[in-house]
Amino acid sequence: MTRGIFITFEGGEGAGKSTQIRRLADRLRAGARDVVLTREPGGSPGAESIRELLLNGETDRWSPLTEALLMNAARRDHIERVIAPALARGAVVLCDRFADSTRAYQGAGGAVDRAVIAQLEAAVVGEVRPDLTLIFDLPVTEGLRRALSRNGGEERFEAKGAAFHERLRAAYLEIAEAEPERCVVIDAIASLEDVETAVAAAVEPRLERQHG
Ligand code: Z5A
Repeated sequence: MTRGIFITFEGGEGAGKSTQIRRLADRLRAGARDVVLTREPGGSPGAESIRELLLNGETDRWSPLTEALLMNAARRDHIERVIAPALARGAVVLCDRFADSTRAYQGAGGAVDRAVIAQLEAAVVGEVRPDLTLIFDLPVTEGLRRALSRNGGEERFEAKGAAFHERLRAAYLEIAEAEPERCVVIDAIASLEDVETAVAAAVEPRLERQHG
């Protein structure tokens, strides 16, 4: 079976993932690649309904464990209906957040037991693991400043406080260190153009290796 390539974008708030994933998708499509641009939580109709539950309401609306379960329910539907079929036909799948976000936000940020997060990930993600993960890293104060200036107000996760966001940043760097074959850390404080160049430098060799 032909398999495409699965690339995920990860990082804390306001790191520039969404901006850069769109730029990458545009560039690859201009080169006539079959690209599926998607996001989590969400990406399929069922998962988008779960996203509404997760992102709206009071900060303490869900416990971290309940959040982890909802994120994984959304992820399973997204994998079954969008990601796995696209990879099977050989597409490049670009996903704005994936399972590392659950490790970071609900695991490190929300203190859900690592073993529970790992068991859920094994059951839900199975073999549909990212080939490449770009981890956008920047100081928490700058990320929150960017996210707030874009939204004009705090959303549920942005309202969780600086210590929470520092734990996220450390968790992402720990993932990158533990899985260097899969992860590339992108210095997200740089200019939009420099970040775009760093993204291309990380992605191109993988695409060449996978697709020739
Ligand atoms: N979540 C979770 O808890 N567990 C999970 O398993 C999953 C998700 C999958 C989804 O929010 C939330 O769900 C997320 C984690 C949680 N928490 N929050 N909030 P979302 O989908 O609404 O948003 P996000 O993924 O968190 O996006 P973001 O981090 O807020 O933004 P971003 O995509 O990284 O950045 P951006 O929108 O591209 O850029 C932000 C602003 O900065 C914008 O005005 C840009 O023009 C500007 N920008 C971007 N790059 C630059 C550079 N290089 N210089 C200057 N300015 C820049």
